[in-house]
Amino acid sequence: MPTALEELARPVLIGRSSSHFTRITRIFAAEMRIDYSFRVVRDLMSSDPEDYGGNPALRIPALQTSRGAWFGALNVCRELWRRSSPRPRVVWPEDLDEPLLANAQELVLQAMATEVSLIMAGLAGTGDGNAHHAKMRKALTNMMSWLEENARPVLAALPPHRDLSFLEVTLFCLVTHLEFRGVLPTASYSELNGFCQQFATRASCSGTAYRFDT
Ligand SMILES: N[C@@H](CCC(=O)N[C@@H](CS)C(=O)NCC(=O)O)C(=O)O
Repeated sequence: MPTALEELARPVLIGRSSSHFTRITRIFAAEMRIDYSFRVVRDLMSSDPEDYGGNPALRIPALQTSRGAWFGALNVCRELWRRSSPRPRVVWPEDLDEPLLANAQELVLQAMATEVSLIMAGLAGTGDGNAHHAKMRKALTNMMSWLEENARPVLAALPPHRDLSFLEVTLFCLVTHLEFRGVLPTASYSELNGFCQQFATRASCSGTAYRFDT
């Protein structure tokens, strides 16, 4: 049994094992060797912020720490990095200072957000058959085509002396999640699949495989 002090020192991650934004943070936690407890949000239709670690946006992930709660994947990853020792060399979104790399990060995060909207519309029963839904699907396939076409130069342009980049972690979580949730067939994205196969060899990826929490 952990003592009360250890409990405070050990952050609590609020999320779901089937969520791509949550997986980003779990991969970071593993790479940073940060121990944490995991609290599953059972009902994504809940409108109580307390169910989401206090996040008024009613979204996961959130990280509760002795310093306060951190909302959203990027904030959580940054806090996990600050807690790590030694601190790995991480390439963050603000380090991507040319259009190709910066746009790749934007499109990965937007594709993840669009996927969330499509899945949530499906859960709410307001899915197929309306113009906005069709536009979201078109935008998602456009973004994935752009990422497939540009994957090679994007990955080659990342700073070589890195242990990890937020871009690669998010790209991995996006592509593997599209497949896991059956949102879009991904077999034709050979560059992206090649990247995922290589990235998946990290222990942080094999230890955080998507699954539905029971
Ligand atoms: N900006 C947030 C987005 C998080 C997000 O959209 N999470 C999804 C799960 S992967 C969610 O909470 N969906 C619930 C909803 O859309 O109501 C982040 O970067 O973490």
